[in-house]
Amino acid sequence: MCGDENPAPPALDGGGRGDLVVVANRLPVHRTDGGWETSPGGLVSGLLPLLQKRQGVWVGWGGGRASGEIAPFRHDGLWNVPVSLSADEVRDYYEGFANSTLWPLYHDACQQPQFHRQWWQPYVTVNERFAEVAAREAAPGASVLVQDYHLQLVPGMLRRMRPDLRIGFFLHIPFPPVELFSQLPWRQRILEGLLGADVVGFQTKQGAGNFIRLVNRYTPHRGASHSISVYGRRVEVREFPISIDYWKIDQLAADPATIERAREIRAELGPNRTIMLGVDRLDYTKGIDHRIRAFHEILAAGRHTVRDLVLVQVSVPSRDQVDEYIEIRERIETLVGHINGEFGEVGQVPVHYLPRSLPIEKLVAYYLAADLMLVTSLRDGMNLVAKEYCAARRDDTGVLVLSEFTGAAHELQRAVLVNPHDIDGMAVTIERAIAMPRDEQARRMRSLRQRVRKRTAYDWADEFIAVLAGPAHGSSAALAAGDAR
Ligand code: GDG
Repeated sequence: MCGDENPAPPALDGGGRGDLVVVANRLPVHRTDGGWETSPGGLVSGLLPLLQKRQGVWVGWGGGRASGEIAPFRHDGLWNVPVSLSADEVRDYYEGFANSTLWPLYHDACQQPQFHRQWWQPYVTVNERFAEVAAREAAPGASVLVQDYHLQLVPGMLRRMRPDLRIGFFLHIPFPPVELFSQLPWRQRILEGLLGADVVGFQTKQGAGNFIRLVNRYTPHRGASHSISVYGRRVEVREFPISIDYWKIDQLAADPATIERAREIRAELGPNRTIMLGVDRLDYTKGIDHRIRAFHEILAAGRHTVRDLVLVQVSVPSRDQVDEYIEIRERIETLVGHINGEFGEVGQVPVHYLPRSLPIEKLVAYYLAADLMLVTSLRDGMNLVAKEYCAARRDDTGVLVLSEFTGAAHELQRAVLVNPHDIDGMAVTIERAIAMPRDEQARRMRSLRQRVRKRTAYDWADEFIAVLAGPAHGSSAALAAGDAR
């Protein structure tokens, strides 16, 4: 879909035009040959209807380096306001502080976080730029939703610029425990930045608890259970587990074209083989290498062979300018080469490695074709792939093998849970999952599907907005649902 020609929405009295403003590192669109196209994802699906209903504005980086100013534009009923980044800022703010300091630190330091003082100032400068644009775009009394670890200083900056706004912050990745976060030389600045919000949301209760403990330790403010008092102002702190557009996946999974495609995939891979599937951004947090090593153990033990078992691994390239991502890519390619060399036979390989992004229709066909879904992250804020697999399994078959260290594991307890650091244990558990009787699969999958259906991306967005509006404005149903979790 191309960007349409609609004019800018009128500025509301005395301020910017947005009644509901999202501030995220990325715009919800990407450029294709045909123009702008909406990017898929839970956040965009959940928020889009609300943004379209209210006077919605999305502030974000349009991608690219030193791309110059892109003028704001309307697309899909939403006003997009691009923020530009210089090549140095992409290197220091995005690849540096966001993805080489915060990302590994917040994921249990499963890769060594790097602390470089020359990355901090660009992080501050870019956060300030996002805050200024949001301050300019927000109508008086508007709600502003700031997203993720790239922009943790924005709530505090925005509150100083526009105290009239309702400001929410949501972290998509885990928020680390005290011992880990304390390593960060700029820990107090980050905590104070977040405390500028009226609502600070996390994927899990654990993340919310870690935040309150850190605030109590490193700031003069005091918090307990769901709230912190900041000079008499109440900051609500709680979990809002994000989800998927359940009905979109359900609909795609019911489409005869998808079902036919899934049949073709099964036929191509070998109709009598058990198909295991992995779908991840190519990231060291996702435990892709651990999964392949567990598969190696299974084949080495000799109870399964390449003739009865296959792994399809879809790995979407990601952050490919960052050294650790270049390394993980090489590590995985080497592992795939070894296992295919050791156990492959003419016409049959154990691992089909697809290092690219697939269209969503094809991805859902893979979900339908797979007997087992392997989600083995070392740490993951939520993991939407786990939820999408369940949504696609309309006949209640299939087994979800899920790492204990994902946010999703807090909700999807009928999955087969694994510790991805325990390669032998994971291999044994995967073998058990392969042998799981159909009736047990159905019992588990039915309950998993019910769980995912009960809270979709739309419920997540409604609930966050209701809590942000405050008890006087929020829907009591949404608040009650939040309390019940
Ligand atoms: C962060 C947090 C949290 C993947 N391959 C293809 C494709 N995908 C889509 C999936 C899914 C999404 O990408 C990945 O979501 P995840 O949740 O697994 O992971 P992150 O990208 O790391 O996201 C995470 C999330 O934010 C939301 O808060 O859950 O913990 O790390 O939707 O379907 N989509 C298409 N082709 C692919 O090849 N079309």
